[in-house]
Amino acid sequence: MNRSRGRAGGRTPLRTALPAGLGVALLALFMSAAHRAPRAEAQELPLPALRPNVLVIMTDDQPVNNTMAMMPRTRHWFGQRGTTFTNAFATTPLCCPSRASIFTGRYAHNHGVKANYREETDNLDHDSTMQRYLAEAGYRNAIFGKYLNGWDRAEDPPFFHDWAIIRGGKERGYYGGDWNVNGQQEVVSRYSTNYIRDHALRFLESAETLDARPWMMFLNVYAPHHPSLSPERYAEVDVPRWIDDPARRESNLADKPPFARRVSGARRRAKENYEAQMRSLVPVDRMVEAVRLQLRALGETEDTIAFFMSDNGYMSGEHQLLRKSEPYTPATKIPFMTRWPGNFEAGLTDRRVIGNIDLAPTVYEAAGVTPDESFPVDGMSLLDDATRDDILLEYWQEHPINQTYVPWASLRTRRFQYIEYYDQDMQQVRFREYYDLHSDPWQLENLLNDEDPANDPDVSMIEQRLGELRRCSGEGCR
Ligand SMILES: [Ca+2]
Ligand SMILES: [Ca+2]
Ligand SMILES: [Ca+2]
Ligand SMILES: [Ca+2]
Repeated sequence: MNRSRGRAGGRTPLRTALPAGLGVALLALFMSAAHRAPRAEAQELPLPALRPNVLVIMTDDQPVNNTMAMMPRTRHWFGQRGTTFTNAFATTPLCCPSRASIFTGRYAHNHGVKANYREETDNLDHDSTMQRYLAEAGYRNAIFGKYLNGWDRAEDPPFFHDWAIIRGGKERGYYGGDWNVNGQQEVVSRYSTNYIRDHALRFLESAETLDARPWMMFLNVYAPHHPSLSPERYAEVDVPRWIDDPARRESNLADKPPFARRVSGARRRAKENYEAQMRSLVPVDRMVEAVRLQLRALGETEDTIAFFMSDNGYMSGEHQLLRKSEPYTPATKIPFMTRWPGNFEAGLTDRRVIGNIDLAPTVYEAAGVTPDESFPVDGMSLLDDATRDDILLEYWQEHPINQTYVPWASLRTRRFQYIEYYDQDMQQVRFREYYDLHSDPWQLENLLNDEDPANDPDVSMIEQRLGELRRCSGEGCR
């Protein structure tokens, strides 16, 4: 094992320090408060003790490759006193399913949001979210930026006390989007990342007027999502040179699924958007810096558990693909960094296989809350030394009337990736892929379809394990 990790220790587990039954006592108060008049009622609640603030900074469609090169302030803040995870995955590499997994700590087959459109968004039971549990524990919750695709903008997000949520889409994700700002509908002409930053700074100032009450804040920027706009003044910012890595140069695609949705000129088109994509991360980096300075000025740095992540990755010409929603590394692997001085080890690289489903259980442990048994949590707390050998990646049809894409599921470990593609009702396996990630990190040679039966791995156990994980729930997923 190369895992170079250990708990820094130093804190008594918070859970034991909290009065038993506090959550139950707060439940009745908040069930009325959070739904009807959350902002007015929030200040009336009893104050919890010793719980950290929770900060989640999330980008949209940011692949790992070299994108963090554009975010030196973020890398420094998280890297110096925090932990960088190098094997983090979006379990369903699509915005809304991933965001629902982040809110709940559950795989999409359990929270039910399998695509971006309205009917799927409505499958999320908001009682299963971290915003519910933290609201009940006395947190003041805020979300600024992207919420759930398909959400009716006229509706307020449950269990949040302050919000500015955008209904974006293309350019309007950056300029001129429709926003719901604490219940008021607004069209905002300002650049969205800066608008989110200003909300964040105001919220922190306001929340800390009551220092003892912890808060949770999501900063869900639209960048670097296509079309990757940023203000004019960043147009000349230096960008590292585009790299035609082996996955982008792959010439023999005969091993790949015959139904793969290749895009002609995928690599050229990805390259054309590359500089804009990279530059759109600069304002995000500055937002992180502004939030860092504000936390320091308010004396909250040590008492805040912070996360930086993307909701999913993106195929930028690798294997001639140009989208998310694919099982391969560029679409499923995400940047993921954590910071909580004294709890996450400083300056550490953690190579455990983790996922978007691990954020919520990590927050539950940090905040000392126990989720409702009726919504079993599939992920694991990153504050523990727990490890998993493999993680499930899963994907469904984008829309019942758009059956362009093929549903798939995959078992990913540090050693290999195994993928099954299914027919529409997900009963029959249509095609399989297996990549040995040690000898083939760029996923150029699918050993199950390379015209060499002699090198085929025996996948019977892997197939069985994948089947188990596709039906797993709670502890059974680990
Ligand atoms: Ca996304
Ligand atoms: Ca405080
Ligand atoms: Ca190949
Ligand atoms: Ca073979």
